[in-house]
Amino acid sequence: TKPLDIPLLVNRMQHIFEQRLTSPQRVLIVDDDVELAAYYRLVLQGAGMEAAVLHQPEAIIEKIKSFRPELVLLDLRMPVYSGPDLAGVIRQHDNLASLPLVYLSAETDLASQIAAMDRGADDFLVKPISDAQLIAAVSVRIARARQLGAQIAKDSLTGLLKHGSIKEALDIEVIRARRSSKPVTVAMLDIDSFKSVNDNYGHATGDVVISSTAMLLRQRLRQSDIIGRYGGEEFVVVLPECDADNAYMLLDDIRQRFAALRFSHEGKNFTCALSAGLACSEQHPDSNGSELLIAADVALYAAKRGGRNQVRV
Ligand code: GH3
Ligand code: MG
Ligand code: MG
Ligand code: MG
Repeated sequence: TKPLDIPLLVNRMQHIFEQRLTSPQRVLIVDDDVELAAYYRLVLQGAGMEAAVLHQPEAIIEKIKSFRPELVLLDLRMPVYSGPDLAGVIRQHDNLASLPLVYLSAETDLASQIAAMDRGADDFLVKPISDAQLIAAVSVRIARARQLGAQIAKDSLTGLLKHGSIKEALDIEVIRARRSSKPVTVAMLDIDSFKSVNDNYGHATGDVVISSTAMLLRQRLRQSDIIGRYGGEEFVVVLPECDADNAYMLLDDIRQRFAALRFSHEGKNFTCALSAGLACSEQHPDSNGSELLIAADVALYAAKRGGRNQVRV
């Protein structure tokens, strides 16, 4: 078998990463000054961003959920709800704790600026602001937030998605598959007798086996497939637009390639095997992501019971 081409793999990962980094940045502008807000929106759109304006701050949470901004520009003084009031409301929502919030206001008094920041905002921009300054201020903050988000979602040993992120991605793919009447298959993989790898060759060698599994999955799967490290030596793969038969062939090929890898520790060579369980949305039409994952886990258990080094549907 061909050795793994690590530079190629790294290159591919960067490509996937950059694709995510280059989708249009999304900004929500909250300002009671209708004309000014419309102007800011034009400026940001002119820079290739997607921008929306909100004039009714009481609808802020609904708007954030539907528009999914990556940054919110908040006016400081507005009738009814002030910018700091809104920042407080946004920060109370669990999954909005890290959404970048930036004030854009004519307030020049430093003490007032700091007091406003105290309610959970990240920064303060002062009006009047040049177009270029506004664009730069917004785009660097979003780029940074994207980088951090991508890092947080990834497992450090393998660079794959972590447990929570793979579950989120699976839920999204199952909904998308149902909407488009296309299949999606989820596979759960687990390395066989991995405890004995750790026991015989040490934990560091065990880690090499885990990262090699990740590289093999990346090498063999499509860019649109989603790969996660679900737990220690367990992996979840989501295969959009792939039915059970094709998924079986693919996973069985991965199983065979994995069994053919030669590992070594202090001059001793050894091989490993893995088992996999599959569940396809076509056979589980009413299942959501978590239920599909449970079905894949049941199939994995059958593969283990059946003697390991095999794929089951
Ligand atoms: P089975 O064939 O039934 O899967 O047997 P197994 O020995 O692989 O059993 P199990 O899947 O329960 O064992 C997982 C082991 O993986 C236990 C744990 O010590 C080890 N492990 C979990 N995370 C890591 C890790 O990050 N690195 C290493 N080296 N080992 C890990
Ligand atoms: Mg105002
Ligand atoms: Mg396990
Ligand atoms: Mg195992």
